[in-house]
Amino acid sequence: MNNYFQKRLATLLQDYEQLINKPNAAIMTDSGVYDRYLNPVLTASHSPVFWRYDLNEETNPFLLERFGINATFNAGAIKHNGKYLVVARVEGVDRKSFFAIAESDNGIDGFRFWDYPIQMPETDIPDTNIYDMRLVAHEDGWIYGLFCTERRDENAPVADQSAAVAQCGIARSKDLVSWERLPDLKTPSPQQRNVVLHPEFVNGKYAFYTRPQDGFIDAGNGGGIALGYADSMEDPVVDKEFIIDQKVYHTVYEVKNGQGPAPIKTENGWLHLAHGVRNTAAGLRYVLYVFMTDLKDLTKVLHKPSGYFIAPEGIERVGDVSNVVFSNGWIADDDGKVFIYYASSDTRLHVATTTIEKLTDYVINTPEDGFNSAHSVQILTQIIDRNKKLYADKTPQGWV
Ligand code: M1P
Repeated sequence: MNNYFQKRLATLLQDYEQLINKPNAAIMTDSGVYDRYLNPVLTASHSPVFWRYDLNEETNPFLLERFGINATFNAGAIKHNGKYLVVARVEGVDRKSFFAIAESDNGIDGFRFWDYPIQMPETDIPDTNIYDMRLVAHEDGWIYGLFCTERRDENAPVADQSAAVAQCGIARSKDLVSWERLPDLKTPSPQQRNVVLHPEFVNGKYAFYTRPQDGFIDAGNGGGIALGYADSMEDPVVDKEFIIDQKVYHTVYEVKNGQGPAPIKTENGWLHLAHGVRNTAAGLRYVLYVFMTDLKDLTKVLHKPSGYFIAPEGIERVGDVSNVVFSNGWIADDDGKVFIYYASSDTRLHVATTTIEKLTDYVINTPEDGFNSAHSVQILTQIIDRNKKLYADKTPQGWV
C-alpha cells in the first residue's frame, strides 16, 4: 500500500468536497439592481478529481494530474427538471474548450459537474475549438445550443498559425445528454460569434441574433448586434442581417458588442443582456449592458440605459484575458427571480441575482446615453435639482 498515494487522494477528495459544499453569500451592490456573490460558482478546481487524475495507484503512483483544467467560464444556462444547469466552457491546459454541464439545487452554490462532458457530434468539417454555448428552449420543442466553432483559416500562410475562422455551430437535444448536430449557420458575414436563437418563431421563421464581423477579433465593418431570419434549423441560412444595436463612438460598446443569452420576455418588452467592448491603453475592456426591445417588432430598441450594467470588479479583473466580464446564460424563475451567470476574465464563472421587476425599472428609468459630456452634466444637474427641492429644508449632511 502506497501511503503517499492514499494520503494525497484523501486530501484531493476532501478539498474538492469542501469547495463544492462551500456556501455562497450575497453582497449588496451600489447600483442596487442586482446582488453579487462572495464566491465564484465555478472555477477550474470545480472539475471533478476523477477527470483530472488517473486514480489507479499502479499506473499513477505519484497521483499526478494527467488532464489539467485551465478555466471554467462563459456558460449557457437553463432550468431543467427543477435544477439550475450551466453549460460551461471548460478549457483544458491544452487550450481546447469543450462543454460540460454543472448542476445546482439553488442556482447560487453547490454546482457539481455531471460525470461526463458533452460529446458534441461534428459536421463534415471538424471543429478545432468550441465555446460559449447559448441554450434556448425554443417553442418548437427542442433545446438548442448555439456556440462558436473555430477552425484554422485555411487561406492563411503556413507561417501564420493563429489566423482563425469563427462560425456558429448548432446542436439540439431533449435531455441535454444526447445531442444532434445540425449544419453550421450560414450568414453573409465572413466570421460569426455570439449568435443566439430567439426562443419564439417570428412570422413562422427562426430568428437569430448575430454579430457580423470581418475578422476573427475585429468586428470591422460588422456594425453591432444584428437580427436575421431562417426558414429551418436543418438548413439554417440567414440571407440578411439587420443591425438592431450598433456600436457607437465613445461608449462602452465602441469596438464591438454581442448578444448575451437569449432575451427574456416581460410584459414591457424583451429584456436583453449583452457585452460591450471598448479599447483602452491596457487593452480591450469587456462589460455587460442591458436593453429592451419591442414585443412585436424585435428590431425596435425601446429602452437602453447608458453605460455598463456589470463591469469587472476586484479579483474579477484578473485572469487569462484580464478586464473582462462576459455572459451567455441567465435563468428567469417563475417567481420573477433572475440568475445571471457571468464569467470574469475568461477564467471563472459567477452569479448575480436580481428580479424582472428590478431589471425593468433599471432598463426603463436609467437615463439613456447622450453621447457627450455636456449631456451627462445636464442629466446629473436635473437629478441634483430634483433632490435638492425634495430636501430643501435639510443640509446635505442631514439627508440621511
Ligand atoms: O476574451 C473575451 C471574449 O472574447 C470573445 O468575445 P467577442 O467575440 O465579443 O470578442 C469570445 O472569445 C469570448 O469567449 C471571450 O470571453
